Amino acid sequence: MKKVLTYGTYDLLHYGHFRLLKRAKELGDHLTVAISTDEFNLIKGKKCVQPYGHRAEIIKAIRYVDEVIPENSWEQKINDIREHNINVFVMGCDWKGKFDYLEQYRKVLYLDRTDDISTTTLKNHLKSIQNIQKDINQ
Ligand code: C2G
Repeated sequence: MKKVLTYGTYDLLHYGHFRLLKRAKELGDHLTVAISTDEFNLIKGKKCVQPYGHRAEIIKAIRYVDEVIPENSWEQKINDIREHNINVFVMGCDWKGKFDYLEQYRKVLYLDRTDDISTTTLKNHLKSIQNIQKDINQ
């Protein structure tokens, strides 16, 4: 069985996330997704809208995803690759080069990101809707 591993925050799940997971699964038979915990996201400088439990449950419900594990630190990848018998490590190309050190352990692939969609743009869109709502209610 060819096992694939990828990492991410996956806050406010969107089409770009979904397409990454779909393409990651197409690289093997089993996909493990390591979801950044709320605590680790603070280290990454990210404040999530959805708590870890919600993000993990949503990702686990995607048919391309076979297993979800917590991502607690930058340093856990080598151990995760060994512990989960991973064959391919995959990330979106915004991370290109950042995980090349894993090449000595397993195949590393960077997949194209999906343009024009991100959690940040969704958050900004929600904020603008809230502001319009406030103006209407005034
Ligand atoms: N992604 C994508 N297209 C987008 C947005 C995101 O392909 N429009 C991909 C990213 O490249 C990443 C995955 O979706 O591979 C998850 O994105 P994030 O939730 O933003 O993950 P990030 O915060 O980058 O965390 O140790 C690695 C980190 O945990 C990655």
